[in-house]
Amino acid sequence: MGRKIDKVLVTGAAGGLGNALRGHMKDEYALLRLSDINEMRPADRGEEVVQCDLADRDAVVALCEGMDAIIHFGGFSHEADWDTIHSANILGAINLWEGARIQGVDRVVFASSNHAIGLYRRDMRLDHTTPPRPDGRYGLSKAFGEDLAALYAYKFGVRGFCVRIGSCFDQPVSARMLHTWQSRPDLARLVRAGLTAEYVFEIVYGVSDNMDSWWDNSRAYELGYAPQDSVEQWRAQIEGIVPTDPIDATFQGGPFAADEFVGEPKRVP
Ligand code: NAI
Ligand code: 15L
Repeated sequence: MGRKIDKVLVTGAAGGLGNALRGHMKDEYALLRLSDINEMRPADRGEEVVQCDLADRDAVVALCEGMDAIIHFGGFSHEADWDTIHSANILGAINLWEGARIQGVDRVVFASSNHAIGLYRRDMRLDHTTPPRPDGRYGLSKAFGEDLAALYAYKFGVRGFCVRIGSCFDQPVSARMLHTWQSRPDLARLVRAGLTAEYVFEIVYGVSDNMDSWWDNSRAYELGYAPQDSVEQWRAQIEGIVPTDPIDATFQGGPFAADEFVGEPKRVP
């Protein structure tokens, strides 16, 4: 039997997904400590709100004090220049896992991204054993986060649950999301699996029960994820919204893969 998870830190709590998880997880844990660099709604019952820059090591170590688990969703969520990615996602992740190690946190559920594997072709089926193939600086920072999680899991005993999230929005908006969409309630279901299952280090996919998913998510199912939503109800609305850029149309990362891509896609196996 693993440690009881009572006190949970959520980073990125002012963001779209962090704020949604705040709602889904309300009253499920003795304490939700919510953190972001930006302002958040005031704390409700069972909550604490702590504004903090992930790049500030001492502040992040203090933030992790007394926590059983961390849902690490804070960081820059799109492509950006190296300085931005380095500060929020690379240094931020290092500080977060150092804080977890120093404060004896049991586990970290990490918002990785499909952009860690964005330069695989759309006709390839990937699973939890597929190594990263980042489609940019942002995707690389997510692959780095996965490796950090593995280091701290295998070497220091901080369990790591890396969720390669597809496209998690209220509604899908393009044909690409027939493959990548995850509802926010399904994301909360997957995060709960990450907070309760027995494991050391895992990679899973943040995707609903979509008919045409690019990803074999059987490992997530073994660990307790049971999605209840599917993108199918929107198929007619979105299947015509297809990319005109051939690079976008070739790779799973779509527009992120096409951004700054040089040369012919056929040189990428
Ligand atoms: P978001 O951009 O709405 O939220 C990210 C939050 O992190 C923001 O509130 C931002 O203020 C905070 N943040 C940025 N830099 C920070 C810093 N230096 N210190 C502290 N906080 C900082 O993004 P969203 O959509 O909520 O995504 C959450 C996480 O999930 C991100 O890590 C993103 O990369 C990842 N993700 C999201 C996907 C989606 O479909 N929404 C898909 C794949 C991954
Ligand atoms: C991501 O990693 C982004 O954070 C999100 O805003 C979407 O662009 C998503 O990937 C996607 O690929 O749809």
